[in-house]
Amino acid sequence: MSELKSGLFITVEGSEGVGKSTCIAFIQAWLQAENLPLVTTREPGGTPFAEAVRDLLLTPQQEPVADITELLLMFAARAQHIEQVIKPALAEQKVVVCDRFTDATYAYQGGGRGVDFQQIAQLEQLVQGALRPHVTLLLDMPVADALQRAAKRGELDRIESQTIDFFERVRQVYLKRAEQYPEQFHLVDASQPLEQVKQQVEQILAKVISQYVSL
Ligand code: Z5A
Repeated sequence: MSELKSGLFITVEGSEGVGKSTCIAFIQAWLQAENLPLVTTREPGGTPFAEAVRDLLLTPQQEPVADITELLLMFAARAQHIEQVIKPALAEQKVVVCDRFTDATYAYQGGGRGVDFQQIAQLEQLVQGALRPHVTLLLDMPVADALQRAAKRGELDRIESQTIDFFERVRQVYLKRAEQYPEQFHLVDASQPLEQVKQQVEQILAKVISQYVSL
């Protein structure tokens, strides 16, 4: 098995339907072929308790859910996930591949719902301290096309049933953050056919991993 110099935290982000799950399968296969120790996880969720919070967040509810409630639940699930899964795996020098993390909170709760970005930053500091993803693959493509892909999967959950404007705001926040944090973000053109998306992902991984593996 290859050895990493330290734990490596990779997140995969993007608006609804861009192909994150598909992309994570490529990442998993590539890292396994390199014999790298790997934990694949997701947010909201990643532990039994945090998955219960995920169910609460995604199930359509009778009563309106306040934006601040949604925000706090995202971070409550995250706090549990970090303590139980992410920190221990990084301490064991593993690669953690996470389907969404706090950039999704900036994009969905900040961009989509209009929650104050400062409030998100405060919770990020409280819950994560210095923990940030080392690498984020941002899958990007026009919202209307991505929503068409997602629609093929069937029934929509509470967050998926938002308007196209909501997902447009989500996309714009992601793109802005990619500009703001160029060291962390790697843009993937998700509108391309699968084989080309796979190639882009593999090129990014090869570059990133070469910096983390001890020779
Ligand atoms: N959320 C939040 O609000 N705040 C937060 O802090 C966090 C999350 C962490 C759950 O996320 C929800 O939580 C999410 C944001 C919110 N709600 N929304 N929207 P999730 O990531 O678990 O669920 P999701 O966003 O619904 O996943 P997704 O984005 O819809 O799916 P995906 O993983 O990106 O797509 P996929 O399943 O890989 O692909 C979709 C289809 O397209 C599928 O049939 C593929 O075969 C096809 N596909 C994929 N790639 C291609 C290419 N390149 N060409 C053609 N077809 C393709």
